[in-house]
Amino acid sequence: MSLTAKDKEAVRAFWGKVSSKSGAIGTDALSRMLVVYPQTKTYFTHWKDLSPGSEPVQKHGKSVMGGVADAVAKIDDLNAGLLTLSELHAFTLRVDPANFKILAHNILVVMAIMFPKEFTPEVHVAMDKFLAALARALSEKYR
Ligand code: HNI
Repeated sequence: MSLTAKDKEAVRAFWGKVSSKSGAIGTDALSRMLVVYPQTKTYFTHWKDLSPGSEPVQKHGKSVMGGVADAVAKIDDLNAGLLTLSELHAFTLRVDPANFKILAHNILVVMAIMFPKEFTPEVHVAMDKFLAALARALSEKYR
């Protein structure tokens, strides 16, 4: 399951192609998560509008993808790199870590839709492994 050198290279190369659209990716992924997995809405009851593409969804989509960009930069040691973010989600936000897999899945779906040409099977497996590793790293502080 761990990322090979080839996977990491594929992640970096793909991210280089899509990162300028990361706000749009984050907005769509978060919009879909809230619609398709409505149990995730419980964490965002303080937002005025949870509908797809709403202002808080756009803002938070951008913020989440900032975290993903950070993870790409720290791909060689995700557990150390995402320590602070893991602590925030575990101790302050108290997000059930099952939800990290759900958001990772939605990010993957959106990337495939937005970049069908670039999303080759090689990129697919590398991004799937990377997002799973990211979700694991975010869950690190829960135990
Ligand atoms: Ni998450 C805040 C990154 C998954 C609920 N989250 C953040 C912030 C980043 C972030 C960055 C802003 C931190 C800060 O203010 O210092 N979150 C990520 C990443 C993932 C993720 C990279 C996984 C890919 N977060 C999730 C999931 C949920 C979640 C799956 C719940 C379903 N996050 C939150 C909440 C906040 C948050 C809630 C506070 C936002 C707010 O507006 O109050």
